[in-house]
Amino acid sequence: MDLIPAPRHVTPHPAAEPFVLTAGATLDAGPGTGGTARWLRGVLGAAFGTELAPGADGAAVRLRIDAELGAEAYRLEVTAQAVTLTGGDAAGVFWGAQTLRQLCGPAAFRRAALGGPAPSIAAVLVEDRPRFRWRGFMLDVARHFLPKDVVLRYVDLMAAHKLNVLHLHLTDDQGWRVEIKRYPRLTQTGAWRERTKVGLRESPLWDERPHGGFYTGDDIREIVAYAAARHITVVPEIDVPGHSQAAIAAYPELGNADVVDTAALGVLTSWGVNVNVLAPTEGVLRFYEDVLTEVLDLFPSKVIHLGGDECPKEQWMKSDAAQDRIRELGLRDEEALQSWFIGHFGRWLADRGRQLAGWDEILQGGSLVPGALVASWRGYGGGIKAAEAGHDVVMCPEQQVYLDHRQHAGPDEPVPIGFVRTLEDVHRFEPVPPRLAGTPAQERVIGAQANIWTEVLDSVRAVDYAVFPRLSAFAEVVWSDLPAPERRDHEDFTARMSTHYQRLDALGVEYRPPGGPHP
Ligand code: TNX
Repeated sequence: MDLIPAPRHVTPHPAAEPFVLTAGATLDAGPGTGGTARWLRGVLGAAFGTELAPGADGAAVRLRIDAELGAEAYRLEVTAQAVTLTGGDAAGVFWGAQTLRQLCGPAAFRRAALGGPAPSIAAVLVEDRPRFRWRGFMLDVARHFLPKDVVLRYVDLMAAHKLNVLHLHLTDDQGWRVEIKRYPRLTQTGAWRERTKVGLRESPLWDERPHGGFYTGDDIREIVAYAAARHITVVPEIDVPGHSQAAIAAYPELGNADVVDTAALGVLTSWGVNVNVLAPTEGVLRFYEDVLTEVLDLFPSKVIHLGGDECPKEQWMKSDAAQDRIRELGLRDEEALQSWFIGHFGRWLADRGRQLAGWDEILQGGSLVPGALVASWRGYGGGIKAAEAGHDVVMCPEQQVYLDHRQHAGPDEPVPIGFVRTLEDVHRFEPVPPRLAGTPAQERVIGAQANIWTEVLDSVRAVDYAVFPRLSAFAEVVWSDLPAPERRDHEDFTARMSTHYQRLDALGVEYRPPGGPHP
């Protein structure tokens, strides 16, 4: 059956007759099963022409809820007579429907019927539930803008892999991508870069064109609703106090104007860690409270990500205003000032019923607000420290799950950045480090996330190539109950991938071909 991600239990009934999904098959959606019936009708209707008209108890496809199965769990029973899909909740029904689609064969991933025979599904019982509740994928739409349609397409690709958190990196030095009504220049100015060379200096990819784009409020509402219908939460990231030059270019008063001529700063056209950071003033806090007020309105997600990564402290060291602040607040140093800055928003968000998330640098300065979530990217260390201090942790160590990093050391790799991380390496990624395994702090690791940064990925083709097939391996790591890394069966995974490539082909995904891009 070659399911990806692998379910917990699969019990085939080889002697039994298969189920045939005929054009006239009916569907009965029980109470609480949510939008999965509509989704199944859309997807299977397009691929096979089946209408799945509403049927009563005797329907061919039955969707049910049994809360005892637990959150996001499902049980899928296929007999010659019927397909019965029971979820622990509506999300479980939806994840079960993803399995059902895979069981219908690669043609189920096409958007028009090819006129082949009706899909036939071997009799089976699948019992399944996720290992982690945060199964994340981060898209950097700041460095290179990805239009809304592309984001919706990745939502569908995530759903097919049972991933459930889409983290959108919406702001950075090189672009601001979300419309904020109160501060229109954030996108009028901040969403566009001058015509210049913005490729990595050592990379063969040079982007010579002006670049830009942003999502309107309605675009965001659409993305959020589309994702919600697929049980995916969209977590916005507004990166502060570093990675903020696009905002400073739009509103120069946000920068350290007593150290640098902030009015002369444009949207950044090079990559890397940038010295031009936000000023730690009351005015800047108010500005970002206004921004976040609109962000909270657009994104129902409980978790709101405020970055906090890579904020060099040299401007704060030189700025009288920043030094006054440190004295007024009785702080030890600039790191404590960053901690104060992030802490302010942590409390501000908590007052509004939301949870602050940040990269592991938010641990700097020592006083992280209680309840904050830490995304551990510089290895596992920050995540271990945070978990032991009782914080929620999402593991996304760059050495393991940064999908912008190259997949091969050879010259064919399109943009050779970072460490080599193969499909097999990603399949061996283990979110819970040995130090936490079996301790109470293990429970604080709520999941993991694969991140794709787009400095050198300037098109959907480039992003697809970097993301796939490694995201398929990542999905298995966060969903399936895999053994310890050294005991993972890579051959079995590779065998299942050969069918999965056919699904990705049907979906039009331009993945890195197994063995590389050789003609
Ligand atoms: C580090 S991960 C960054 C990003 C870069 C990425 C490139 C993180 C929080 N910061 O700004 O895009 O490396 O791989």
